[in-house]
Amino acid sequence: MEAMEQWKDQLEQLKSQLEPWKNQLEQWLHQAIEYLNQIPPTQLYAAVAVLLISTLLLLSFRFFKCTKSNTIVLTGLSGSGKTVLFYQLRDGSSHQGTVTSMEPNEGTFVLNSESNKKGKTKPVHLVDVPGHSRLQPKLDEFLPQAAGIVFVVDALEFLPNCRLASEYLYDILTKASVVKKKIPVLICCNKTDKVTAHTKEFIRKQMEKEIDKLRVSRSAISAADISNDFDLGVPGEAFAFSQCRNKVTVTEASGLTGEVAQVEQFIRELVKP
Ligand SMILES: Nc1nc2c(ncn2[C@@H]2O[C@H](COP(=O)(O)OP(=O)(O)O)[C@@H](O)[C@H]2O)c(=O)[nH]1
Ligand SMILES: [Mg+2]
Repeated sequence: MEAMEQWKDQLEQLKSQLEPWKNQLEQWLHQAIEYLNQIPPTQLYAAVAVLLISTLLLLSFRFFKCTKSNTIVLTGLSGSGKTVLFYQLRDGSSHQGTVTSMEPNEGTFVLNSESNKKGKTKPVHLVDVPGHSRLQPKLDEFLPQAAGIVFVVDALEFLPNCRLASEYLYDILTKASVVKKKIPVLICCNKTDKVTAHTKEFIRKQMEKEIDKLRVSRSAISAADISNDFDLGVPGEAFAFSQCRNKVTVTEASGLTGEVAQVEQFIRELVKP
């Protein structure tokens, strides 16, 4: 009981000590309100508006920075060398003969060539999407969030695959998600470690010719049958990749021997820290 009394006393004391503070605070509040009343209301509104707009701008900048994509889609026909390239970019090794049938098809990592570099590096989200009609939904899932597309072509066995690869590339280049967002495409002529590999100029020309043929045959079919979202190229002119609204570049590489500098450069330019 006594402790309770003591405690009450202390509380009273504290209250009386706080009293002057409370008065001071009230005075300040009064002064502030008076000051605000003196300012013309238009000025006040303008100040509030400026404050609000700048806060919103700052917030949206942060938002956009955070949502900037770091996804790179790695695709192409089966056997073109996507898996080897995936390993090379991630580990700096092709893992020939040491890997089981469990293939990775997705990973977020700092490029191997940058892993021991000091300073800023940003992890890349690399997705391996095999060019198979069964997996087409996977392509539609990842393309809208892609910062770039690496389209792998087998430069050794190019001619037998030219038509199929061109058809697949045509489908990608006419997708709304790619055209509207102008997603850059890198055509990666792989396996150039072999002397019999075709050059990137040859591959580019052949694919342009093939796509030109496709363009004619597909526009002849009724528009309802084929669901390509956009037309390619300039009507009446032979097709060239330079006519695409998104940037299409061609490079040579070898996933097997680790000559992938151009691919890394392409990725680094799109996935900036
Ligand atoms: N000579 C050579 N062969 C390669 C290269 N990249 C992949 N290959 C071979 O091509 C075959 C298919 O490669 P893989 O990565 O599994 O292709 P994916 O089906 O696109 O994933 C394998 O036998 C690889 O050893 C390369 O740069 N040079
Ligand atoms: Mg594979």
